[in-house]
Amino acid sequence: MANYGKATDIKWQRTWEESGKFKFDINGKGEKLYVLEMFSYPSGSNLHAGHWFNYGPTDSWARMKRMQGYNVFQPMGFDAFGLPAENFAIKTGIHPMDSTLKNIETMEKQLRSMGAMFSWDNEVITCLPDYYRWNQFLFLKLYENDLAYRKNAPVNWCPSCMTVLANEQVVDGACERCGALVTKKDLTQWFFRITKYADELLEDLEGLDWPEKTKAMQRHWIGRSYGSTVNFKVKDTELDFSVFTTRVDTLFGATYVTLAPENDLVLKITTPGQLAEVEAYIENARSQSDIERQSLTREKTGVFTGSYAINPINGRAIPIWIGDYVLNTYGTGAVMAVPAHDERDYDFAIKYNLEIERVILGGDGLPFCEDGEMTNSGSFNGFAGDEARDKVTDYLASIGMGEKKVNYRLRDWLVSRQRYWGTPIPMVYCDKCGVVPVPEKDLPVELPYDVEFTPDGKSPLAKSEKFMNTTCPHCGGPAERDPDTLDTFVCSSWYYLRYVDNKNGNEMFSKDMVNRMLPVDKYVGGPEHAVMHLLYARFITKALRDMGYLDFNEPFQSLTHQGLILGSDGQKMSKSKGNTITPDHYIEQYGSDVFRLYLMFGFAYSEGGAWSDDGIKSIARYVDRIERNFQTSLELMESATRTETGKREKELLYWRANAIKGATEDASKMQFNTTIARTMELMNAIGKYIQDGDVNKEVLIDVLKDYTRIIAPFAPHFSEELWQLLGMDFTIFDEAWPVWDESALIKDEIEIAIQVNGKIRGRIMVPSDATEDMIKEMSLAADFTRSATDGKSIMKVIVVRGSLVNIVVK
Ligand code: ANZ
Ligand code: ZN
Repeated sequence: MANYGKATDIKWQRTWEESGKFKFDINGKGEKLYVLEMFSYPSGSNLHAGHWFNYGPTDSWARMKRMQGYNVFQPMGFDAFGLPAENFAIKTGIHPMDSTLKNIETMEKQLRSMGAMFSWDNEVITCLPDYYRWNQFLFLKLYENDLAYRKNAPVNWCPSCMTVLANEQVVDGACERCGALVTKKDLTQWFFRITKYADELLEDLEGLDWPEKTKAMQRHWIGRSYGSTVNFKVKDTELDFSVFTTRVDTLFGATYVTLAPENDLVLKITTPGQLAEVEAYIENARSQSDIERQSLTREKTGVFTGSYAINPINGRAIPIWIGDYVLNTYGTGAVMAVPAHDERDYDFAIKYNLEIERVILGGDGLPFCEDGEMTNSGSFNGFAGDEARDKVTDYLASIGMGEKKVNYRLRDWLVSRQRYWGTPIPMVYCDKCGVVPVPEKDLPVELPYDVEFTPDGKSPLAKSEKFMNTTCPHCGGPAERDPDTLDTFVCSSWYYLRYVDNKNGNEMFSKDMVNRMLPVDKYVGGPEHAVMHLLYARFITKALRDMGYLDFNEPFQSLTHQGLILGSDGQKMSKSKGNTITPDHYIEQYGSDVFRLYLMFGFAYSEGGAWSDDGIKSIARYVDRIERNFQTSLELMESATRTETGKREKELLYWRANAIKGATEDASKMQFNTTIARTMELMNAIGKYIQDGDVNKEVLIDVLKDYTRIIAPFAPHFSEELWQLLGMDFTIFDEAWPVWDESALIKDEIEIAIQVNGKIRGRIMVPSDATEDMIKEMSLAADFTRSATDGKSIMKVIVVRGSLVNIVVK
């Protein structure tokens, strides 16, 4: 056998492909198992260590499942629209379509060199019309069902580059490209009504086998909060507004109110004397991001409007301020401030010298932010917690000044992007008929190739007259298309459905086929997708269900996040730090299986860690040792005469059962590092067994076969080679995963360590059913015990069950 390496990989990849044995057949044998890795973004660079860490171990898991009898579906594709390709185009002049397709070609090659059993026949590339026409179809269906709507919303705007910026292009309030201060600009944009599903998205998390942390992040993102709204009249006017509060029991202590600077009411109530200050404050607030504005450590600022509100519970007139820590997009964009019982309000009141009045008992000083008995609250004194809140809300409801309210942090999903490289929005605008959807038969609305996409203040598509000018599907008159494209998260919100039926030209997918194949049984990808992608996909699945396109509630039943592979310096890999690990280089030197084995053995899968060259070297040595031991075994077996199954065989069979059991249990939980460790223990036992030269051929060949079976998913090319070496038929992946022999795990003899005065002196073997007295007797009889206790008197002999005897002497 030639030494394992890249040539072995190429040979088996070709054989696998030519055999057709790894093509997915929905009607194939076994229960379906849908294994999904997050598809890749075809960026300019090569497949990096992170891709390998996602795809390699997951493929091994899928291969094990195949051997366990499942009909495994493991597709792969490309999330091909998006900002990076467009930015690359702006920089280099290379068209995004050209660079993207070229990158996909390279990445496909690299993915194939990994040797994963991807079902390439089911590939999906989102930037091609046969995919994105279904994004457009989805959009139309959501629109028909009132789940897509249009409204004004601010975008980040760089006044110097004259372009709209994505949130990730705004760094500390400034344009990532030119450093100019970013402002906000209002545009009419499309939204998907994800908030309609807020409760279901929250409640269905319960039944999912997902990391707790990810579920918690989704819960927080949805942010359901139970509270009350309270209405305030603006003193001496007909105007009023309401606030959302989770602490209505503190209402008597509301000594001022704060409005979000963008709240429509602000300019209506600001008195002439305060106007200049208020306007300057608003201008400044608009340039800050919501995240900055909510930061707990940031100093709270605000300006008085000059007007007063009437607290509905006690008729008191309290000043109305504006402050940027109040977000216009949460609750009602207004808060009642209770400085005695809220940290932020307290700091604000101290800073601006506003009244602070305690209305809840408890704690040493102020602010006291927990529940407690109401005080200074008239007839409500003495009530506490939920009861107090119910009483106050009931009273407010009785006078028409408030009610119970459930509030969500979740906002509708803004899907319009003022970008070129995305799915055109299938809507036209007609002066006569207004907003008119493109008829389904006219899909796809193709993304034109010839477009000027250098930024100059307009959506690139708006500059293409050929694209923009169309006729109204309704009246036939002249009309314009929507110049924006869809957020790329729309593509990734349903790609796992298209995989199942990727060539369907008549439907998004066959309902019957997705019902058979979904939900995804195991989804693996980075934790950075904990909210956006994973929440959008859940929403779209539920929306498609309600529109009658599928019959299940959740897309991804079980989810695992792989960890991050860091540079050998323990830092996140980055080109600028020069600490990136290029898999290609290692694959060239060691082969794919060594690289994959190292990733699985060297790190806890969901944790990752720092890359180590020594680590991969030691795996390469392991693979060499396997080869040598197989060679030696085969040579020995040719002339072997031993037929008995003695102590040495029992030892070997013990390690076999131990490895099968450990690998089966650990690998199913994606605990690959301990799985590989169990195979190493078995290999050590094989090495020890063949050292003597006298081998039982039947036992040894059985053990070698099982070893090959359990290493197969983790070293797929190499194991095919070993399998062939053992004279077996292609392919090892049609073999059944081995079952362990429970009785082999029971040892006839166990090893006992013997201590004299706490120091280990030696070990003895005793029958596994020996009594305590027998163990004591045998321990004292051992030669090394006798020399260590010679001339001393034995005070005590303690048997620590199973493994240790402690002898105390004086
Ligand atoms: C009065 C009060 C008194 C409050 C008190 C808290 C403690 P969650 O749990 O996140 O829903 N709030 C309401 N709308 C806001 C907005 N648009 N921007 C910033 N803060 C806002 O939080 C609800 C609480 O957050 C509300 O309850 C309100 O402050 C504040 F002793 O009202 B509370
Ligand atoms: Zn019309």
